Parts: sequence; structure tokens; C-alpha cells
Amino acid sequence: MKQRIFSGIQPSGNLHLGNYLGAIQNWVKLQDEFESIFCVVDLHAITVPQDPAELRRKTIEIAKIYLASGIDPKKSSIFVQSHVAEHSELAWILNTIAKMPELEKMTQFKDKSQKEGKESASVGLFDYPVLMAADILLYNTEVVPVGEDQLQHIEITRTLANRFNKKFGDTFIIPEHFVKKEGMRIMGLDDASKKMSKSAKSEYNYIALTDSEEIIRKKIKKAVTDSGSEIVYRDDPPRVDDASPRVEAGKPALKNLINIYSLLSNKSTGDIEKMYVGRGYGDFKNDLADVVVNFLQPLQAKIEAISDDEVLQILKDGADKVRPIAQQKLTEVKKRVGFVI
Ligand code: AQP
Repeated sequence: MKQRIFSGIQPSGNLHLGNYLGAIQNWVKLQDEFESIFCVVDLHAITVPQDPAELRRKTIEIAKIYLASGIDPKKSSIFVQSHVAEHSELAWILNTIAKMPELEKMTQFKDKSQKEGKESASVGLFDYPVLMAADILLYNTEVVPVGEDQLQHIEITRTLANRFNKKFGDTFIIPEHFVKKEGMRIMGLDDASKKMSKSAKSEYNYIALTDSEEIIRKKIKKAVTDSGSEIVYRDDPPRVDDASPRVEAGKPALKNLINIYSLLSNKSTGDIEKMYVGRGYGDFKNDLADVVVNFLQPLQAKIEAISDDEVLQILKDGADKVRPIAQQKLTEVKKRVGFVI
């Protein structure tokens, strides 16, 4: 029996290289080894304001990106979160065992509520981790492949599952996270102390998977680099806490660019350093732009070639396939808490 994995991405903006290298690229490899469920998490996306037409467009676009990247609907289930109502229902039940102080601690909530302005942050944004716990626990998920930024949310999922099991009897599998070292956190091009993010204020923070060649070249040209002129890769220990900017002795901005170069070209960071001995940032950035364009253009052509009808059918089939698993788990949960079935 294969172990089951579950993961998802929000249709909340333009998917970027961070989402690809931190999540999707990893999923493509894992789908052969695990029974895989991949979701477009639209219920999560509306925890911050979304334009309805844009949300619809992005939901379809993200599913196309999954397919174009190599997620195979014959091997993996791909569906839209709001098509399986059990996610919201389980989230409500889990809300009743989640505690305010543990949600108040969540770095993503602190970050995003700061961005939105604390007074306008929604209750949904606060409750985001509980919905994520429901997503994962509904499917008896054993492993959750995510970027490093999501580790805190996996931890609270485990806490809620353990708490429920203790209170009502063994119901949920306690999931493990899976973060691959490479690509675990791609940083912003305009600020290497914060992760690359779709909801960043400036579009110069990220390279979207659908950016044109001209835009990609412009963004890489403008990307911040560190002082000095040598192309060197300085490592630093990973940190889970996203709220406080890192203080680093190395060259974090350059390190991030070399990481992207390395992950997209399959060259080691050491080889890249050697290639640029005695050469400056200008050469390095030109070549990096070539690498990114050469990677993204074929992906964009594949995305273009998938029709909306095709993707909608795949999403419907995916939801039909996973719904019975979710229904069975929710029924079990309802019995445990004492609902009349
Ligand atoms: N910069 C990143 N580096 C590595 N992995 C990343 N992920 C996101 N940003 C990076 C991973 O992508 C998956 C989906 O993320 P999401 O869209 O559900 O939410 P997010 O983590 O909040 O991503 P963004 O880009 O920052 O979106 P917004 O700005 O809308 O919140 C996750 O596995 C995540 O780890």
C-alpha cells in the first residue's frame, strides 16, 4: 500500500518560481511513490479579498499549471477545494477544539494581517490553519509536501489531530511534513529577507510562471544583489519563523539567485560559482535570465495548449474520486462528537 500525500496552492495571485520550486516540482516526483491528492485551495484564497472573475480564472490557470508541470491525473487526483463541501464542515468541527492563543501565534497570520491592516483582517484569515488541518486530516494523509513556510501549519494540524484523538478516540492519522532541502524557501527578488510571495506588494518580488520574456529579464535585472562583486554562494541555517527578517553574514540575495539558477539548470551551486570566477553580476544576471526564460517558455506553451473544458473535466473527476474518502472520514468524526447521523 502506498502512503497518501495531500497538498495544495491558493488561487490567490500569480503562481511564481517559489511555488514551483518549493511545491509543484516536488509533487511531480512524489506522485510515483505516493497516492497523491493535489488541490486548488480556493476556500483559503478568499481569506483575503479576491476579485470573483479573477479568482475563477486563477483557479483554472493553477490547475493547468499543475498539469503542464507534469502532475498526471491518471496517477494523482486534482480537484478544487470548494467542490468537496466536507472541507468546510470538518473545519467547523475542528474550530471547536482549536484555541485562540495557538492561532494568534501563527506567523502567516501575523504577516498577512499586517499587510492587510490588522483591523481589516478577516476571521477566515485567522482561521486559515484550521481549514488547512481539515484539508489534510479528511484524507487520512500521511505525508504533506510543503515549502518551509508552511511547517507551522503542519504542526498545528498535528496538535489538533492529537487533541481530537485524545478527546474522542482514535480518528485521525497524525501527518508528517515533507520539505525537500532544495527550493524549500525561495526568497523575494526585491528583499531576500522575506519569501517570494504572490501577495507581495511589488511585482518585482517574484517571477510569475506566466511572465513574458521581457518581464522576466526586467525583473532579474532589477533584483537586489549584495555588496561586493564576487559571485559566491553563502549558506545559512534555515529558519521557520518568517516574521523577523534574517540577519545574515553571507550574501542572501545572491544566494537566492544562485539557488534559482541551480534548481532550474541542474548545475550545482559550486559549479555556478566556478563558472563566474572573475566575472561580475551583469554576466551572471544575463545568464540567469536565459535559464529562467528557457525553463518557463516551454511550460507556458504547455499551459496554453490545455483547454478550459479539459481542465474542468479533470477537476470534476478528481473531486468525484476523493469525495467518498472525505465523506467517510466526516461521518466518522460526526459519530465521535455525538451528532445524530
Ligand atoms: N517562496 C517560496 N519558496 C518555497 N515554497 C513556497 N511556497 C510558497 N511560497 C514559497 C509553497 O507553495 C505552496 C503553496 O503556497 P500557497 O499559495 O498556498 O500559500 P503561500 O505559502 O502563502 O504562498 P504565497 O506565494 O506566499 O501566496 P500568498 O501570497 O497568496 O499567501 C506551499 O507548499 C508553500 O510552502
